[in-house]
Amino acid sequence: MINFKNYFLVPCFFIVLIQTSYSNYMSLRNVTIVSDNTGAQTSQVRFNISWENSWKDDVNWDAAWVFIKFKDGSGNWKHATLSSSGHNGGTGTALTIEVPSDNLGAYIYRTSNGAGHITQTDMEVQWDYGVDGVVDMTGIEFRMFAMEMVYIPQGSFAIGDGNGTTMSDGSFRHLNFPYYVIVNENLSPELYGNFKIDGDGGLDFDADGTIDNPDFPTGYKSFYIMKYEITQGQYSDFLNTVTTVQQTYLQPAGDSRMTISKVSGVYYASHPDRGCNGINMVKGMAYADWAGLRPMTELEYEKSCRGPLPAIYGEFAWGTPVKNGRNALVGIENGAEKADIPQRNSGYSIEAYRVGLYAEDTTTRINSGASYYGVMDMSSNLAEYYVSAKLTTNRTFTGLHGNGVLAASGDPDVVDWDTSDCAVIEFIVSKRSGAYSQFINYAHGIRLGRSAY
Ligand SMILES: [Ca+2]
Ligand SMILES: [Ca+2]
Ligand SMILES: [Ca+2]
Ligand SMILES: [Ca+2]
Repeated sequence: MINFKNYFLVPCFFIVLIQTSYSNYMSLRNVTIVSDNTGAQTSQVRFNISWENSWKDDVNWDAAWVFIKFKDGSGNWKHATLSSSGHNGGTGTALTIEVPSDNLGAYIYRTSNGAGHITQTDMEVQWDYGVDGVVDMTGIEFRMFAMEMVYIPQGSFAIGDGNGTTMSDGSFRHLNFPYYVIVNENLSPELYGNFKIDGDGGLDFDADGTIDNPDFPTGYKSFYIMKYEITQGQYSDFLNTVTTVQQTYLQPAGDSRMTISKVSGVYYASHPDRGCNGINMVKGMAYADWAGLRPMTELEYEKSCRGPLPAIYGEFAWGTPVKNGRNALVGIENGAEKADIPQRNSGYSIEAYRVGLYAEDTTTRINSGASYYGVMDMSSNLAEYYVSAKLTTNRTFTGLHGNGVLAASGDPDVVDWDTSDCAVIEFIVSKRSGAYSQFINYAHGIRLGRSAY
């Protein structure tokens, strides 16, 4: 079943407490602590949240991933631990608040099937501040963050796009002929490169029938993935809650389309909705570690694009091999800019522009460029970094999530995250071009996610 949901959107603004806000399509407002249980050492953090064109249907849903950073007594930013319960869904739409077992943040999503804008007031999450070593909430500075995610359900899917006679360069395929491969709960046939994949079992590096990494995220199991690439606004927010040493290490390289700068000690993006270019895989993974997320694998990318549908040679994320590119942008780049020709799904060349640009009020999956599951810009805007299923250095990845804390240098320090190499995906779902994790390209960015199993 193809879903034509959430392929249109309207921009609004993202507010963090205290500091002037940057934007994506999700808005947090009136973030405040409304009660402090000094005995239990928990606080209720109340907020309003809104986003456009939310949905939940029989296939999947979109969600917010929210988390809190606070300044400790020494002036250092730390990640807040949320309680497993004690939250409040607020007023508006019936919403579920779900805190995963590491307590690093909360998912917020529709409790029942439905679609439309979310305008929720007086939601509350409970901050378990005693666990974070905070003894007194008086005067504590904190910031709350929210980003849009899409839930991708468990299920089988195709990787590669070979049709028996031809295939995209670098695509997954059967060992001796150009045909795509199904990832399901069984061990796959041998793939070109001499390995096998068991959807719920892991990776068999040498095709001997014995799994060598049972925890590699194969894409078969459920996960959340960011609806858009990390934006320049989001990356600025990130830089503003790390140390100056980490800032120097992590700041993006300059480029005409990169608008992040440091003014009076504060990072600011003059075009916060643009995809964040000028970063490499390592910086993207640092963001993931900071946000309690993880990098995604190229198998999860193909699943997110294609859903359970058969592969088509040369297809893009919108499910056809036809690219309907614009020539230029028209309008001032303030959120109202559009493609020069309506109903386009991609740019004529790679560049950093407003995430979700092609989604308008009347767009379909094809002309908004949305994936099967409603993930945006998977075949447009920036090329993206993913964990490879083929590279030896990447294959030890077990899908561990970041813990909110970076190494003093600014590096991500999750044990199984490889900082030496990665896969880059440009536009055609199954086509690959190589890259190194330390390599910065002005046309590259990243989106992140979390396991949901
Ligand atoms: Ca299995
Ligand atoms: Ca093996
Ligand atoms: Ca992209
Ligand atoms: Ca860490």
